[in-house]
Amino acid sequence: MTDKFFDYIRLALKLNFNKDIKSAAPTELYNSIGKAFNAVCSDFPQNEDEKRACYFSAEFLIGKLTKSNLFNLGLLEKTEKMLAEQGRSLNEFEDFDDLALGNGGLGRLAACFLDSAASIDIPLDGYGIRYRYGYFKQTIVNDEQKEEADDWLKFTDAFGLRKDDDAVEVTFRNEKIRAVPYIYYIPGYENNRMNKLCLFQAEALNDFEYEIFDRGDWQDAFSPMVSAMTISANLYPNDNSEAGKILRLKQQYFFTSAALQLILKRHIDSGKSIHALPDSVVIQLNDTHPTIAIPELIRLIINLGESFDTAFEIAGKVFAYTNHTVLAEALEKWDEKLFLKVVPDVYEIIKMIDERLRFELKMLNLKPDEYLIIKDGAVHMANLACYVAFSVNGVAKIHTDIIKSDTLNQWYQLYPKKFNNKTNGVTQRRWLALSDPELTALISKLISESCVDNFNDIKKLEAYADDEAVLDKLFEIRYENKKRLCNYIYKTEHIRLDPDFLFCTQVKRLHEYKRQLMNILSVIHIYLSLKSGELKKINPTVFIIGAKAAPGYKIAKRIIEFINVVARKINADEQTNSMLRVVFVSNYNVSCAEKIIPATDISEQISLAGKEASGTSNMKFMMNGAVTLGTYDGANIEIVQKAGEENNYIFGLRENEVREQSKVYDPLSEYESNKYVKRAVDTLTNATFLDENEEPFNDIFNSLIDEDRYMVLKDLPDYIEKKLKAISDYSDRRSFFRKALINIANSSDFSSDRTVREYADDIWFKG
Ligand code: 26Q
Repeated sequence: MTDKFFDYIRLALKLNFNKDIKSAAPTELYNSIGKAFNAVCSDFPQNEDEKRACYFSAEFLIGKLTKSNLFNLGLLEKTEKMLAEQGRSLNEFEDFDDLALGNGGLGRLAACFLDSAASIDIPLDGYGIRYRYGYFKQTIVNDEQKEEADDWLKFTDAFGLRKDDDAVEVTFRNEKIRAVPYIYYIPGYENNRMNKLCLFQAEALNDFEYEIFDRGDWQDAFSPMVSAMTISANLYPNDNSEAGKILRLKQQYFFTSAALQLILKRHIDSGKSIHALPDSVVIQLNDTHPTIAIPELIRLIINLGESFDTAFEIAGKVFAYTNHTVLAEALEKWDEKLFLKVVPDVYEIIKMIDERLRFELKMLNLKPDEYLIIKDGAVHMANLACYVAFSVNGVAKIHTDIIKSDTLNQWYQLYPKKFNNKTNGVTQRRWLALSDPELTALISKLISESCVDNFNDIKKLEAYADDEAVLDKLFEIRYENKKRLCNYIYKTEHIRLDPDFLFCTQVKRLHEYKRQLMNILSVIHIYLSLKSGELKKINPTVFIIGAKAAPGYKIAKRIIEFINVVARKINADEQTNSMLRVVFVSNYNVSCAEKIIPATDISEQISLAGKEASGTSNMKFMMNGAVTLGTYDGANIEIVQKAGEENNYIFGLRENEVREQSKVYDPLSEYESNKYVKRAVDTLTNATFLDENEEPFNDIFNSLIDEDRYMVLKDLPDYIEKKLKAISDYSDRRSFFRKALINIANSSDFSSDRTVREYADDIWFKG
């Protein structure tokens, strides 16, 4: 395969650019490698008969494609060597090899599942949208976040394979548009499995109206084209919040309808009866975003001549639903009128489903209020999903418990057997083997060459917990990773860091519940304590924070601004900056995560207990040997259960305590009764960090004092105590790296190989 692959690269360069490997521009080389990869992949055998699982998701956050694609085909090392001989390298693709069609955890999970499923030989394909502009790029200007479009197609979509033959039409109330699939091959890791990601692009049926164009009305002539293109133009940059915009509903209907048409056509063309659909496909809904697929499938089956009842029954065997949030503001509802305006035919089906539900509830003598799909002028997507899907799952143990007892409790009472937990995972191929090759080499040497593939073997590493040579080696590897990260941060932020420091990191979307504000307040406390002499010294530590805020989320953007103001001042203070630094890493994304995570000593996972459904960066950090400084929330709980509480740093209210507190919580008294809390919080408005011309952060201050929805002030003292303990424990390097080693050794359950295996066994291919 290698020779063939190299031949294809040369051929693509010759045919498309009339160049060779030496003379090609980086984008030309990139494009040709993508085309050669596709050529190799298309030769893999396809089994048309097996039942396939389909992952419907509005987001796929893949990041760099080249290295992981070549890695899985076993071509990575050979290609790097071949390119090096020609004076070239895959690292030249740094600036454009990035498929960022997702916001954060949910989109990245979809990408991990694709990699894992292919690698453990499970037929899973992804279906989504080929957004023209992906997730925005962040810059920091005058301490504030600015957004820029992610114009990823400017360079070339090297890996996308346009399939005009498979284009379908999607009908809205007053327009019909074309959905053109682009295929991205998903190879398993050194096996013969080749799955696919299928992303639809929206196009007009006719490019422009000739008659109107002839009259000279250019704009009018092109308006259908613009209208169609708009549908797949942009990824909504929201995470855990609900926008309720018409275009978003159009996007959801657009890709799910297109995917279902393609899936049905394949099924019928192979000569099978529609009744046998559940034997050949199962569809996993990634949150409620693709839930409109349920009435759409029913509609399509009715159009084939079946009754509503038959169609309903088939749909009930095809769909499974995953919930990713307990935040009320993130549960999707659509205005009934808007729904009717955009997709009247689908709305009719939803009404029929709702009537059926009302009837069933009546037979059971249940009050309909909490269950209804259509109520108070809105369509409730989670109710639709829970009613029809045969499986409903949460993404970590505590999260599944909360949806059962609270968020979706009414459905749990009605259908207890539908509910199940699938704790999230991450792919160790990208998040360990590719992002930390030195650590992977050490583990492979100690355990076995195949331990990345058979990740359960990682447990054997625990035998080396007291092997000083191994612990020292872990330290050295971390040190080299820190040096690389320091270079990156110098290049991007123009801040010089010292690899001798302890690296303490929080990287994730900015959201109040994730409490980046609490993080910076703890840093401020440490800073002020060093200045006042209350704290004599600490092990030199840099606090790294990376986060993007949704462009419309005002307070989140203000928190980013505050962090940047504080960082600038603290870093400039020569009295403390040999011990304390703060860096805000701009434009946090998958690629910089790959550099930050392997260089981190302490992973901050500090959401208010009960709010973070799972978290997945916590798992990536664990796999790379960071210790967790965190709350009893999401998958943190399972992480410390596996690796031992003594090897991590847990603080703060538990979920039941949060519930009790919420009735009586008084943030003002927390502020007034603890002088350190007050001292840190007051810096939002006093002159500690603010110049005369700088506006005080009254909005953040007030949000803390008036409400403090996420109990930042309550958890802050315990958080500071555990943070200082973790920093001081670093003095005993070996005992610190012993904790690191035990975390790595116990991370196998957080491989998405395990997660996908469970989805396959319990949901997709059960019985
Ligand atoms: C909804 C409506 C309109 C526009 C946007 C949205 C929207 C988009 C993205 C709502 C939510 C999201 C993303 C949610 C998300 O990423 N949730 C995270 O999912 C991870 C994977 O399960 C979990 O680990 C995280 O805890 C959870 O926050």
